[in-house]
Amino acid sequence: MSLQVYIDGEYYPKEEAKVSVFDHGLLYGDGIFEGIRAYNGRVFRLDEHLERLYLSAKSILINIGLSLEEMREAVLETLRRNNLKDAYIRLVVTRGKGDLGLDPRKCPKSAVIIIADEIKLYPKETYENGLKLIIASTRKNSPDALSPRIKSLNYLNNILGKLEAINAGCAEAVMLDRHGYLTECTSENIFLVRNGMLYTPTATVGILEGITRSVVMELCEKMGLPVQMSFLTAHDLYVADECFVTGTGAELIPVVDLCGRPIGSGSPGPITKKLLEAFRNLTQSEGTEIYKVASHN
Ligand code: PXG
Repeated sequence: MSLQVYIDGEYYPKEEAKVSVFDHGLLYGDGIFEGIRAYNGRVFRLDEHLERLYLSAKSILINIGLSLEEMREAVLETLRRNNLKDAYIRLVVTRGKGDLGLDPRKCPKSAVIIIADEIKLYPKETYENGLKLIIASTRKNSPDALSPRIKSLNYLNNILGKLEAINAGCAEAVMLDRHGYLTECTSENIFLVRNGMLYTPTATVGILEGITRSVVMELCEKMGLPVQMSFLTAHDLYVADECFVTGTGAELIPVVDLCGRPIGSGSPGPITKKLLEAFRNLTQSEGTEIYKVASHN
């Protein structure tokens, strides 16, 4: 059977899952999204992703039209309809159908789309050998123009960074803010390790506050590893002992080279490896059950 896609309360086979050309998500990037992952029959940190979605909606005055509980159930039902246990879930909410002008008042109803599909994993070698990064010349969107804390459908800034990475033969690029402070990669947050201490850019510089980033910070606390959220520069990366990036798709990937400079020893570091193992144990052992069996008592 064809993949079933949720659009506004109905399920459509992949081939027929379509939105209007008058949807403001398409015309203006006027909408928000989430990328969520399910492991072994459980959705990892579903409530945190939904909370971020609803905060993004609130920030740009989109009324999602579903309660958080209804949205939660819609995500789980989409997974069930597609018989998925390990999956990537893309939740998209747009301002909805309007006319050719910007006026959001012409969009009476937001559109909700849920796509759940099999996950395409990064190859094993990426985790074993690590990634090469560049520093993009494209600066990160200024948080006082369009806050990167909103996971909006405007990803052009990130895509320009990604193009620079690809053109340089790298998988990812780290982006600086307009003052030169490190922010994040085009779809991952970044951490560095120096003298046993972890550092990650503060949300104040304008980053997406990644769910994986906060899970890593929780793990660090449990493991007794101190983490500091601060203003960091390229120099901090040049002299780091270890570096890694975090994201729903990426999980936790070691970074071994920045613009041709080896980071630390030039191979994945011990703290990065320990955290990746702890992260994987966690994703296998917690989450919202998709196929909950009714209890008999
Ligand atoms: N920063 C940005 C700009 C992102 O888009 C992250 C950080 C990491 O956040 P989470 O909550 O996933 O830890 C993202 C993640 C994917 C994918 O396939 C991820 C994102 C966007 C598109 C695809 O992993 N955003």
